[in-house]
Formats: sequence, C-alpha cells, structure tokens
Amino acid sequence: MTTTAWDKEEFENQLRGMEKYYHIHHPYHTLMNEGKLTKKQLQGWVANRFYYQIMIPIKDANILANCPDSKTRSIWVQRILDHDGHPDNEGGIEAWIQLGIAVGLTREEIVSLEHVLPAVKFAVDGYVNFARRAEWHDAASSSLTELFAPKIHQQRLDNWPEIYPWIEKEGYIYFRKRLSEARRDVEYGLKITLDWYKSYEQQQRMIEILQFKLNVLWTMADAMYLAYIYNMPPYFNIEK
Ligand code: AHQ
Repeated sequence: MTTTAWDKEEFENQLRGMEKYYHIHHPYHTLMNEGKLTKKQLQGWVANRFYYQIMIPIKDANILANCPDSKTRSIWVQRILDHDGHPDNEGGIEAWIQLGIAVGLTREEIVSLEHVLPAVKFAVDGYVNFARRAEWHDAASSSLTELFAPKIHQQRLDNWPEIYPWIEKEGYIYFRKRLSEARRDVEYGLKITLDWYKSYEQQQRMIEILQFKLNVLWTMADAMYLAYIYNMPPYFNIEK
C-alpha cells in the first residue's frame, strides 16, 4: 500500500515537529540555560563542542566532494569559509576559541582536544563519516537540526550575561555570528531537502536522517552530563 507523499508545507511541518528532540531540551542545556552549571561544567561543554566545530568544515568538505553540481557547491562552500575563516574574517573556529578563553580555558588546552570525551568524539565522527559516505542530498539534509539552532544561540546571548556574569564579552562573538549564518544555511538546506525527497518513503528516510543527527547532538550532551554532572568520566572508578 503506497502512502501519499506530504506536500512541501506538510513535509516542512513534519521536520519542524522534531524540535522536541533537539538538544535544547537536554538536561545539560536546561541546567546551562538556568544558570546552574559551574564554571568547570561550562568549560567542559565549550572544550568538547570545539571538536564538533572543527569537524563541521570537514563534514561540509565531504558534501562538496560528493556533490557533482557546481552551482550547489558554490553556495555550500560558504559554510567552510564561515568556520575556517578567510582573509577578512577569522572564522567560527577562532571565534569558538575566543569563547573558550572567555570562559577561562587556555588556547592550548582547547586546541589540544585534551578535554574531548570519547563519546563526544564517537558522536561527532559518526556525523562526519555519515556525510563522507552518504549521497550528498542525505548529508546536506542532516544539517537541518539547525532549523532549531537560532533559538539556542539567542538564549545564550539573552541569558548568559546575567546568569554567567564572569564570562568575558568576547565569548558572545560566535553566537552572534552564528545567528545569521544558521538562518541563511537553513534557508538553502531546507530548499535542497524539500525539493529532493518526493515520495512518502523518501520523506520517511529524511525523517530518519534528521533523527540520526538529533541523536548525535543528544549523545554529546549525554557524555558531558555523565562526566561533568555525575562526575563519572571514562574510567573514573579505575585505579591509575
Ligand atoms: O555552531 C553550529 C554550527 O556551526 C552548525 C553547523 C550545522 C551542521 O552543519 O550540522 N549544525 C550546527 C550547529 C551549531 N551549533 C549548535 C549549538 O547548539 O550551538 C547547534 C548545531 C546544530 O543544530 O546542528
């Protein structure tokens, strides 16, 4: 029995309906947004998310490598420049390092990746490896968790100065930058997705892909919760 495909409006509504699984609702992020994280717990989040940030351009470069359409590549390439930077803009990776320094980490310990938890690395590598081997529409569509990102960036910009007054102002550069970039990226990513997945079965595949990426983000927060809230980092109970 074939099920009728959703029209584009319903398809977008179905995708937006997955917001309830977004990591803004993860306990680590609700504690963060309520000002209940210690400086160490916030530093742990920034240091671990740095691995996600530096792997995003690698993920996007794999999408470019798999995409045969030059017009699409000419638009998608902006994502790499946004993170790696270019002559007149230092880029999001450097802005994330500024966030790390603003919360009291050193540049060296951020870029060394010494704080990155194994499960965070597995989740991020799972995302990058998915993008490496997936058909490029599937990989491009997996970025659509950013449908929900502007709200989480705005939350940090609105709330942190009051609940974490000790964070230096340079820490906000990344979130301000990402607000407009995420909106622009989502507009193009959504067009690719709504145009590509035509049958009901294809649309269900896209729902699965978005759930996979939601799982990546949720799992990263799970690892940080275990390590920094429950104080149970890997091998915490093993005699050195
Ligand atoms: O800073 C983020 C970012 O650059 C990206 C790229 C995009 C992708 O290609 O998957 N997703 C993403 C996200 C960023 N920040 C996250 C946050 O909570 O700060 C949200 C995340 C996303 O929603 O996928």
